[in-house]
Amino acid sequence: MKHTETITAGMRMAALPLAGAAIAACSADKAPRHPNIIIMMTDDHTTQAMSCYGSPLLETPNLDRLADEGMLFENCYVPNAISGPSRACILTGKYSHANGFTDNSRTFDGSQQTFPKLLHDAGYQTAMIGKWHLNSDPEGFDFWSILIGQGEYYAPRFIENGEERTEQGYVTDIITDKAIGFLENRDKSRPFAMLYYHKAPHRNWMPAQRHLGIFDRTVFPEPENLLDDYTGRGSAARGQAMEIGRDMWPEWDLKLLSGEALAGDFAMVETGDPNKDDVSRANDWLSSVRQYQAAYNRMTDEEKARWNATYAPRIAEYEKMKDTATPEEMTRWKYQQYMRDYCAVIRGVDENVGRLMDYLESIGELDNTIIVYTSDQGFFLGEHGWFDKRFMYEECQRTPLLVRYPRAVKAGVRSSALAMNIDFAPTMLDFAGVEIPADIQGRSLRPVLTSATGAAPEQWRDAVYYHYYEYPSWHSVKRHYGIRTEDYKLIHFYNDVDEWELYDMRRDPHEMRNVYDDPAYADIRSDMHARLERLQQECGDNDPCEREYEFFRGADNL
Ligand code: SGN
Ligand code: CA
Repeated sequence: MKHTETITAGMRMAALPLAGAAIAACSADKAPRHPNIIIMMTDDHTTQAMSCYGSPLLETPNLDRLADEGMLFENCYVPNAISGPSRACILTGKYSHANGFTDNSRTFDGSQQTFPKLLHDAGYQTAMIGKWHLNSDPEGFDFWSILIGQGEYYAPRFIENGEERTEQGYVTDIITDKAIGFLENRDKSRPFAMLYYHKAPHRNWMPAQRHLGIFDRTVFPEPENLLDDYTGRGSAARGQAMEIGRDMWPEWDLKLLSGEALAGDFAMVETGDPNKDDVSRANDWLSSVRQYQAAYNRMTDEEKARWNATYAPRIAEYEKMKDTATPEEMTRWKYQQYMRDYCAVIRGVDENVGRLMDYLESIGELDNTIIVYTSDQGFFLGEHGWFDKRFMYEECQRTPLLVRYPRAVKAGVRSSALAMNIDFAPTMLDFAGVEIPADIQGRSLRPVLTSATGAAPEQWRDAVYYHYYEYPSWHSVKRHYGIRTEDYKLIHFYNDVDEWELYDMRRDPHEMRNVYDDPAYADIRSDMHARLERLQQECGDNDPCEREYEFFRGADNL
């Protein structure tokens, strides 16, 4: 572990001009020069599970409050829908090919420019708390406390300023406690910038004790395409391994293992067995069971008892139907269980966002703070029959974005501007009065945020770029890149295939009909190709199908 950065006397001196500035010096759009900044990020929380985005699944009152008192972005996109890469895009304001962190197996080059470093140099007090997932230690933070790898829901382990420690309790609560702790102990004469990054609601969706079973009587509406058969789509959609019906692990994902079984021992099968396929299948199953057992064993006896009582009826129901249910019935049943856990985990996020806002209010800093709520990418909640993300399809390319900052952002505005998460870095620098370096590829959203309607200014982007690399790997989503404009989406799947897809997003918002070979779309297709090439040149992704691309280096992080 590298040593954490400490605040030197020199830094404090350099910071002095900012003292008290958070409540003074208004610029033309009435924003003070040095607002506090909190980026709240969750992991795999998608807009389909936020009531402010019209979700029919659950209520998220505290997130809705952020939307009601700030701006909601209808069209914020990620350049690469997976954790580490998305985090690197946010930190650097650059696409994956430019910041080097293309897939979860990479190690982030922490020596490069990031917006927290630039804020720190400008006198901000900086903190990183929660899921980091970039393999190297955070740099540019006065305080950091990060989960190890993906992190654990119960009794999670952290590395805090270089030291490992285990905290008792539930991860979403603990990350909030740490965030409040940082704010309480900060140097109050300076503005702060805090990355408050949750593990929740990442797989395997383990709710807090107080939220166990809260949705067990809810029947969630199914997405129209839950039973999608991929007609008219290519080999990427067919070849994935993220179907709720087929690919969810009964134990790890759906908690279908009794307390009695969990108390037992699951030894891996020796590889000397003559039937290797059976052995490797058995070991796949065993590793998922052991993974669940390890997560379960982080709970106290009392917590385990409550857990077991919650899931026992689900296990009994499964046992009754598992041999007779049709595949469709099984998918539909699993979808309900998936939503019960996922939404219960979101409840924990929503409550904690409320708790942090209440704390900011109690110390008089709520309105001095730019609060951003986002996720590292969207997620499939049964659309196309899937869980997970990775595809350039709408449910996960699109990510939530709420920004509350009453000093400059009008309340209750919904923006349709095309935004990207590489815009966050320049936006924060802009509000903080720090010069935006020329090599940052995102654009400041400040003009959008300070407009009364959330409209994009003249000369705004009219398309977003996407490039996903992590294949072969988890969930078998093929490498692809593409462009999304307001009306269309063009995708190229490459590497072990060479297939194009074109979607008419107005007529076919769920991306069910690939019109790439439809003669009616010939002109649009060639226009989209030209726009894609132009965008690739502009952002410097000049060799997108690079065959030499090396994967699986340092794969511990996946
Ligand atoms: C883990 C999950 C995958 C998930 C990746 C990446 N498997 O490997 O389902 O796609 O993380 O997620 S699990 O068995 O560990 O749950 S990411 O959000 O970190 O990119
Ligand atoms: Ca994620």
